[in-house]
Amino acid sequence: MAQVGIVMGSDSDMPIMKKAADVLEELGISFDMRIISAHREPQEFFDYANSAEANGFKVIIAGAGMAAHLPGMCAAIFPMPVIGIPMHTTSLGGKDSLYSIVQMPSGIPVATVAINGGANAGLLAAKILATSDSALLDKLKAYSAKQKDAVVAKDQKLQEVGYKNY
Ligand code: RP5
Repeated sequence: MAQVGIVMGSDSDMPIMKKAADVLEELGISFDMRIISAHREPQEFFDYANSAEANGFKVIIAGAGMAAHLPGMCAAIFPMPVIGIPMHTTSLGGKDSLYSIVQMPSGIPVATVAINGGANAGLLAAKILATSDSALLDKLKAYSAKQKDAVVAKDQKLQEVGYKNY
């Protein structure tokens, strides 16, 4: 059974949703990935959300753009954490997606990441799962240490060559 459900409103969301999947894969977390539109196929959406708990998901990562109701409606039905990813849009720059996802009514939270924040959604899902999985927590600590080492190496290079040659 997959631990995380990844769902997006359209295949046009895939370049961002892929980043969440890549993080989960790197950390060895199983996931199920679907394209389901809450607006264009409401019955399929309800079937997905209603069966998510029985399918073993502990977290859902839902990405959508424009009038982005998919994450909020997942949160209305699924009883465990939902992470929302607002997609960048050409007309309103993704503020439409962001506001649609983040401005949830009291009682129905969606943990909203940045516009196009696919990787952080994957990491947040991993951190939620790591609260009851010490081996995964160790992997996350190693992931953070690797990020730190990368910044230290960049600064070291800057000190060596100077900013004009960086
Ligand atoms: C939303 O509408 C999707 O999540 C997507 O971000 C946006 C546009 O969808 P397409 O017209 O590209 O299928 O439901």
